[in-house]
Amino acid sequence: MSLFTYDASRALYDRAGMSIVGGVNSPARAFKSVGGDPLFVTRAEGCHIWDADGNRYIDYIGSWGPMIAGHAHPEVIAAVTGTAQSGTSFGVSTEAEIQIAEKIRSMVPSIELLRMVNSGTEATMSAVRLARGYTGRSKIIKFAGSYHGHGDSFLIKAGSGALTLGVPDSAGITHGIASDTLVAEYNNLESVQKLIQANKNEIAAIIVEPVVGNMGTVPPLSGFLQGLKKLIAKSGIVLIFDEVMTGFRLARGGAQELYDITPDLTTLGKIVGGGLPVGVYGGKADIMKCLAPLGPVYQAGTLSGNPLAVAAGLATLNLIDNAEVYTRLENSGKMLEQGLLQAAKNAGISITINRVGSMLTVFFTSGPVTDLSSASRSDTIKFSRFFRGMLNRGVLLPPSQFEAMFISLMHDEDAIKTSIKAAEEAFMEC
Ligand code: KE4
Repeated sequence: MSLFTYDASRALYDRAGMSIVGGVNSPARAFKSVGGDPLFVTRAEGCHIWDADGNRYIDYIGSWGPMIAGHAHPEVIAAVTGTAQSGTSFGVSTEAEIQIAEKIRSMVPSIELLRMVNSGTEATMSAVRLARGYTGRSKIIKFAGSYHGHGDSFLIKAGSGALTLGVPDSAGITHGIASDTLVAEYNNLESVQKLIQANKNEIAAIIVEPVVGNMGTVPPLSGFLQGLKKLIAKSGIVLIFDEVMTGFRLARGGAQELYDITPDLTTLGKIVGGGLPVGVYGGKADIMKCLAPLGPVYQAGTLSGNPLAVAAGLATLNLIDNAEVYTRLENSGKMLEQGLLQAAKNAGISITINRVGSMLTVFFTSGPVTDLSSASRSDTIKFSRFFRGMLNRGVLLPPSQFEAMFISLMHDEDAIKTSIKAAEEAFMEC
């Protein structure tokens, strides 16, 4: 196996650190938990990504979810470059914003009205503010290990980069904010029931990743999501599905279609922007109409519904708006999962793979992994050795045990088989 060199990335990392905090614009990119320095990328196409040293990788980060159609898809590139010829931002509304709103509503029918913003964080922050304004209540319930972006209310027992870096409770969050965030255990309805009973008529919303991606992939146990809905019935609590990661990923209508559950509000991001900055929140009209300019809950944004981002998002949604896409993604996911399980077995390494469609995580624990405490039993040292072994063999995984791998429509059989072959050797190095 020819060892890759990373000199150009290292030089860029050293230079980046002179101007950018930690040399990265998001901690998840820092490679902190897998050792070594972060990569710097020069380009990507299809399922491949190239770094500054010219190393080519089969990419399973997929920009943390958006790149379901593959990198630099010609139809997305054409949509963005074509739109840019007519200007990049107006601060005045455009027809394209209506087109993407109608498209989203056709794919996610629980969304009667929506508002576009510029990130998943803006979507979740705004959805919680809206739920608080609609109910007149202050508290929210989130789940330990879930990540809903870096809004103050969410950085309590948070997942993703916060969990990876060991700071699930961020500094800088006031006691007042933190006291309004109650934390339950994912897949544990009793923990939710106890919080509701102890905080009668004080809880505005429950925000949940219907399939968690931010402690690694953790699907809902049978009856969990339905149980949440039953628990809050007639309570006045707003159910928010944070589908920033699962939206358009797990089915054309996201997790709510897959599990046939209708939330009151949904947050979206990632895929809906096709790789450009887009967030969306939407749901029941009577709740959404509390938003300015119709109602008293304020939210705004200079670049919300930006023409280029909308063009990339609409082109991406048009590429995936058919059931055959999700059959293909399921088949690719199954093939990769089975190949990785066999490779680990042959190497005598205990792993658990949680997978839903084209979203999966290899946990270095004998499992099952159903919540934060079981996810946290994973051997992160073994994961880091596996990560390195795969990287040196041209396969780029998300640089954290507590993240999800993403398969795109451009991960063909050859890419999947190459990844499995790399894993057969990388598991031997764990
Ligand atoms: P952004 O603000 O990063 O667009 O979205 C925040 C967010 C909200 N909800 C869910 C379920 C999410 O997964 C995210 C962001 N996901 C992480 C990766 N697990 C973003 C990667 C990063 O922070 O760099």
